[in-house]
Amino acid sequence: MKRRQFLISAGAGLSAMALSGSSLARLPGENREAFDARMAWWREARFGMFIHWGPSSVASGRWKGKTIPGPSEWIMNTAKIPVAEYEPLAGQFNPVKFDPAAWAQVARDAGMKYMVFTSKHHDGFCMFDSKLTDWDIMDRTPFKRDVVKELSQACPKAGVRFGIYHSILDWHHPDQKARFPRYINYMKGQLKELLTGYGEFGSLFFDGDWIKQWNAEQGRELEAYVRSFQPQVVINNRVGKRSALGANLGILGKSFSGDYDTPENTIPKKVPRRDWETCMTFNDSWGYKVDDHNWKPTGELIGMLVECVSLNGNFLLNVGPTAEGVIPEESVTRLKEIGQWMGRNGEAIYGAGPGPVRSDKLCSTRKGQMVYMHLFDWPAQLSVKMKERVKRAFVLSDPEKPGLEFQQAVGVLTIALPSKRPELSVSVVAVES
Ligand code: FHN
Repeated sequence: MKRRQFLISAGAGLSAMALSGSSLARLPGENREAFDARMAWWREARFGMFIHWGPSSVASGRWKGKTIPGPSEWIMNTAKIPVAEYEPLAGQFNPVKFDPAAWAQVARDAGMKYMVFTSKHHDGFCMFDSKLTDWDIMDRTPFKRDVVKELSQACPKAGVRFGIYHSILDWHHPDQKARFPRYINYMKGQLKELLTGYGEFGSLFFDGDWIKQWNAEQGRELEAYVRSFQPQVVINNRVGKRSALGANLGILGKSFSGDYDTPENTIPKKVPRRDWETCMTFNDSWGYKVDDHNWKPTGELIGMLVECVSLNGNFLLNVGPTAEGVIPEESVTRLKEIGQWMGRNGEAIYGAGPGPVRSDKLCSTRKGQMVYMHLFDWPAQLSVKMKERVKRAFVLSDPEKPGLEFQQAVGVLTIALPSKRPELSVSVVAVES
């Protein structure tokens, strides 16, 4: 098939710095420079691993012989399982194959720079040793190991920042409905255990802010409480109260809480005003779901990653390990392939922000004097509107990086591309100006 050339219109890409300056995130007394300094590692990282793991992984999306619709970590709610019937799942949670160092290495080898791990999901089960409840991994499972502690120690050794996901919503705690102030004290007590006993967290992903008992004032108070222990931690917008539209429809909730916004299984269409991170499932469930075989292809996931960065965002890709402590092979294989792509093209991702051009055939990222065109196709030549005077153009993944022939006239850059497509998924043409 004759490879097409296509002319790309200039986008409205803004530099990440300019965007961060307009960020609406704020810490009392924190000016823009301090905010940018605190967010620097997170904007550099761009790519992280989400992990959803707990007793629901035992059920793995099935209950009483039936496959339950929806994500498996919601099974207690979706299958209307009474607490007394759900609790025995913890007694079956014995992940003897769990290897924190191996998990951290999988993340590292995929090119992921941070991890976000469910310390407590909506079922209220604590994957850490809490003194405030026995509904935790130490007291209610045969495994009796503090997996949050073990991961918090393994990740830094692999060069992966460790962070947690913590749910405000708690289906198990008796005070969640009738005595919510008491529940908040319980939740704050456990956050204090985590924030003072597990080292420095990179990020803290709150969730469950949509419950009617939760409001923006409580969110502001909780955010200040968390920062009183770890002022550096990067906190998401779900510590507060996203607008109902945002929370219910999964779109980018309009909110000014925390440091970044959290579109879920979706990527914005244009550069948002605040820092943001798309979290994404490999299939359709956050927790392990034995009957969910709808695995996204590696190329599609790489396309999502580059789209996020081209729009000034991060990409948090989720794994749902089995009850034995094994990350599903479908995820591991894809993560290895993504890691190989990152090994060849990571320069266009880490610390990069929006580039000047975008179309349905490509997006672009920018870092310093470099613009990286991420091509979803591979035409005979590439023509893009580009004002800056170009010094050099080359295929980023080519180890030799030979210069490509190019012309620049009246603000249009035309590059002759080699016949061999560099990547099966997204091929990156680097342009130095
Ligand atoms: O209800 C949760 C869901 O189980 C999962 O944790 C996702 C991941 O961000 N958050 C909520 C749904 O928006």
